[in-house]
Amino acid sequence: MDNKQIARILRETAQLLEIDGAIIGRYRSYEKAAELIDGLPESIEQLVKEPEKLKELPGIGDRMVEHLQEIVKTGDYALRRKLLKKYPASILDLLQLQSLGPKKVAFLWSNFKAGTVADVERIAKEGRLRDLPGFGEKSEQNILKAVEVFKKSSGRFHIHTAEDAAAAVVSHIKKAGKAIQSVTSAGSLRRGKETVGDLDLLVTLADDHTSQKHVDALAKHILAFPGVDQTLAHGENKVSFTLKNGLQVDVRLLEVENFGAALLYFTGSKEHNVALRGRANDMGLTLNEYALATLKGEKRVAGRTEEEIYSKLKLDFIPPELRENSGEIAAAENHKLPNLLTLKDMKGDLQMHTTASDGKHSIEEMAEAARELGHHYIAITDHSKAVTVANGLDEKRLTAHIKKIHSANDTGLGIRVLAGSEVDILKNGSLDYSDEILAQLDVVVCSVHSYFNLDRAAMTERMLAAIENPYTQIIAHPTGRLLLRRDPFDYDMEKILEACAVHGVAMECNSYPDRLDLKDVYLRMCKDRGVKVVISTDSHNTANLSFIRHGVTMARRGWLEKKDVINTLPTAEFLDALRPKPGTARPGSQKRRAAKGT
Ligand code: DGT
Ligand code: CA
Ligand code: CA
Ligand code: ZN
Repeated sequence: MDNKQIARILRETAQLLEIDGAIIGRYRSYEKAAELIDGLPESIEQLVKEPEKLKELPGIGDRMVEHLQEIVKTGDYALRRKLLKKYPASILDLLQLQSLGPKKVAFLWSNFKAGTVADVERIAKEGRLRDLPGFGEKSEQNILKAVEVFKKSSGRFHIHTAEDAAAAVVSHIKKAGKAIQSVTSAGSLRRGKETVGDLDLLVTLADDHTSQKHVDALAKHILAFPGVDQTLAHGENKVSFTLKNGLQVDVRLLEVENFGAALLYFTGSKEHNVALRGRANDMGLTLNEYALATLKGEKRVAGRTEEEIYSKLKLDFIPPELRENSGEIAAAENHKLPNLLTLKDMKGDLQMHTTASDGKHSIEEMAEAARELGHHYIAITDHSKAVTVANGLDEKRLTAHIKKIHSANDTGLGIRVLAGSEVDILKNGSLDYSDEILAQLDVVVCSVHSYFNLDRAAMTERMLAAIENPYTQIIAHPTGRLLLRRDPFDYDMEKILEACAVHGVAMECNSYPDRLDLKDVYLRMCKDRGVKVVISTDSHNTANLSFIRHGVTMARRGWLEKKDVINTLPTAEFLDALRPKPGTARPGSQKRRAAKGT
């Protein structure tokens, strides 16, 4: 069992205890242990053999050690089993519903024996929630909305979950050694889609290992992967199985000469494939998962590599992120594909939290980790005072924090540390700090953390007011979506982007795997409308900083090039590209404007 699985069991216990009405100290201790274990470099499986060492970890006492030993040994433990006798495991799904907390879940269980999302949906649809204490008509509607999100998203997985799972399976398959030539991820994961339905892996067989006997042995090896939960299919050249978290994996075993055609086919998207096949037909050719061939299939034209196939179709190579049939084929034909941004273009990260609000590490620790990633600059952006649940900073604490950031910056950390804040956009669109405070910040990042359900007109007004505030420089996680959990909030994106363009406000592409906000389509709209983009991680610990790769993937899916993203610029140019603070005329920007004659 790896640490992540163990952490999940403890987290579920905490949730069940909370539903069960346990006191906060009790369930928090399980939550804390889960958090700790999630971020622990050493494996718990090893550590339980040395209980004394385990007990040195913060918050791990005798009881927790016993739990952990039992979990490692049996995959579960007595307390969780006891709770699951009382409640069905599906009750945990209810906590995924954005509008239900443990108290309400417990209430629904004791009054209606509602233990599944379907139960809750039925009760809400029958109008039986509106008159209950603590619910009401609005809450009933919100619950139904949340049920819709749940139904849409169930069976899909966050990008980092899919990525981790793929890495584990690939590394297992590679243990087959000389039987195989390569293992490659295709499907939505290769296209960098924000969530993944299942994994599609392609394995090419080594030249002298293509007989059915070899293929069968390889399939057997693959299905012996310890993470396999259920085997779904075991065909001649395909195996399918599910992992313990429910993620399905389809593995295709193929010969090297078909690899390009198979990779193209199984990368998709389906819409891209359909368009390519149509193009092939128009050229008197046929394209399938084995090859590009003459129409009657009598002669192979290409199939070993994707490059070769695109080239025979008279197209430039199309990066997987663009394969959504949204103009990429015409662009490839006319040599007009964008020169997509890459991870190594990134020079800074403009949203992260420290222990001052809800982060896990200090200013210096974040700076050090960001420098190791190769960044030239970061902004420390702890929460503002309205976000009380995240220990947001009031004016007094922020003033002290700015001083701290500046003095950390002066200690020669090898990276420029900017004093920023993630300032709340309040219900009416005003910002959570006074102008005097905002004027002291190097970077002002603004975002919404409350009143997500305002109607479209009110939300548009709110966002416009925030963008028109002369201190606002970046809008963070602009649509507030939480993937698989909460729909984006509703506003007129055209109007908002127009305002951003006019005022020089940058839109954030948030790299956190739960958010990935803005989404690809909106990023492309930013580019087309001349709105600047920054890619930030919203890190809450040093490990999160590497999430920036997901933001880059999203930006690539939005057709963005290096020049479209301002934190690819070196420090001085980046600062110059940010919206100027009121009352500061920057020599740099004036020079540039003069040069352009405006
Ligand atoms: P997912 O798994 O829902 O996140 O999305 P994909 O794109 O990975 O879809 P999946 O796993 O159903 O299929 C993998 C690829 O195989 C898909 O992107 C394109 C190709 N494919 C699957 N079914 C069809 C089909 O009926 N026609 C065509 N042309 N291609 C297909
Ligand atoms: Ca897939
Ligand atoms: Ca699939
Ligand atoms: Zn935020």
